[in-house]
Amino acid sequence: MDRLSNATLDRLPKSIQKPGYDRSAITTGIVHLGIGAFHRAHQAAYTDTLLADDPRWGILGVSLRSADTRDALQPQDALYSVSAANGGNIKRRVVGALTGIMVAPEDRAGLIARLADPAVRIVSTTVTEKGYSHDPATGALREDDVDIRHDFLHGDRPRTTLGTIFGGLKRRRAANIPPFTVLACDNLPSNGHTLRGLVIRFAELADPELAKWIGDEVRFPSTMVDRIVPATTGGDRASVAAALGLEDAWPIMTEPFTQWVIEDDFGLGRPDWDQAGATFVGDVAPYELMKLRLLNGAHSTLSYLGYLMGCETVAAAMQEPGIARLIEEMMRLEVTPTLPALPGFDVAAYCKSLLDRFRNPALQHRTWQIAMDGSQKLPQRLLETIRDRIAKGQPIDRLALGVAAWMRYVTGIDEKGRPIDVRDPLALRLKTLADEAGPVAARLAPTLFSVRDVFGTDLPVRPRFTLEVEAALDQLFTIGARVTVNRLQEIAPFGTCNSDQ
Ligand code: CS2
Repeated sequence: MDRLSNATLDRLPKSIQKPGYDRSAITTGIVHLGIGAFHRAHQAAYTDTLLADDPRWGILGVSLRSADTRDALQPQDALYSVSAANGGNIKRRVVGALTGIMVAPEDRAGLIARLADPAVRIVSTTVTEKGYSHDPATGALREDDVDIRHDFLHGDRPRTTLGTIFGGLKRRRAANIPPFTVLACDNLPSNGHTLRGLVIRFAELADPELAKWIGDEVRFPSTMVDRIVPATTGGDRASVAAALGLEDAWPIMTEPFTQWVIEDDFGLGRPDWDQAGATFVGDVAPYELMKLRLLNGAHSTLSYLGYLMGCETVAAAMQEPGIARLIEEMMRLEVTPTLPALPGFDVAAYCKSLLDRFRNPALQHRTWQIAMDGSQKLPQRLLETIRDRIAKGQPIDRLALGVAAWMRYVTGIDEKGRPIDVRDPLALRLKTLADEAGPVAARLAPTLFSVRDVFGTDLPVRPRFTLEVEAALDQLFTIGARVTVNRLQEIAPFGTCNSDQ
């Protein structure tokens, strides 16, 4: 079968949307760090819709680690397909927004040179939580990190996201080119503000004079990004090839839903992403909080519990009546009351739509995939909500069960005694602590509370929190996840605690 490429685009079936512009006229206005499936389903798709009207915003994708994406997409002229499926209903398009793909470790100096191109006006990121080189609990730069230390000394060939942004800005300043706007697109609260603080802190240590210039001149708008994009499977490749009549080495599978809320604060202009469905706002914080706490908080909780119950995918976990009910109640009773008002926004309808999205049977979204990097995700997805509720003396039964399920998961052994492949920057440390403590809640919970990167210094001294998590973990060890989930709902339909301690 022939490969998807510029030369074969015309052979696509009529039902498949394809770039409606001359690809040879597209220039690179955006460099995107972290060219994974999420970016290709989200920002690149929004941008693709606009390129016919404004060809200056093509995207140079950068892989910060492996060459996989470049190797898959380069032979097909950086074209790829996006299949948005809900049940049996599938809409496919081919996206042409990428002007090329660079693999950073192969040419770090070349990447800095590209960032200094005056035509590049935005540098965006989807580098995941751990790509920010910060302490997830406090948000502080990890100044001792080996790669960060490397980048302090070798700014011309950086390894980290922060070092790369810093290196590009430094080169522009030296050449008298105005700075690009840095557009953070990761699932972190105030992602732009957070990234700004980290880049400035990095600069203070590497080049204080530049730190001041960055603080004064560089814009870092925050964004809320949302689209569920499971990892592509071999089966997806085969079904996409059959639908396209062409081979696509790395097709993207996703849902029809997509949302992007962006702070309108760009130094050198921006694409009219609103024309493709994005929303520009003055302050993205309430949207981010809503999405992180409701969608991602629920996602993580159902993934740990679902995995422990033997559910391979999110949709399978949602078939478990106990989980579906727990997640609905968690969103409605424990998370929604912590959210700031968003005038005109119907949070109840949003929660309902999340449950429908989680149930989408077309998405093979593995609980194991979402369970990854929990140490980096828990603080903003569950622990901040818990802090808010404890401060108001409100119950945290379901949120605490989510935290306990993470603790049970990172022991690395499932309920049938089989190993769990725990992927997390702290996996080794967590495993060592878990092995020392043994499978006993009264020992394991306090041991893991001592991981300050996750729990900070406040939560471990809050009995309301520690006792609740320990009790939930005890249930997980003694009666298992399925019975725990069902029993929680029998005994605590509206929560049990109501006083602060
Ligand atoms: C998921 C997210 O993997 C995860 O941790 O919770 O990637 C989630 O699918 C997206 O944030 C949805 O927008």
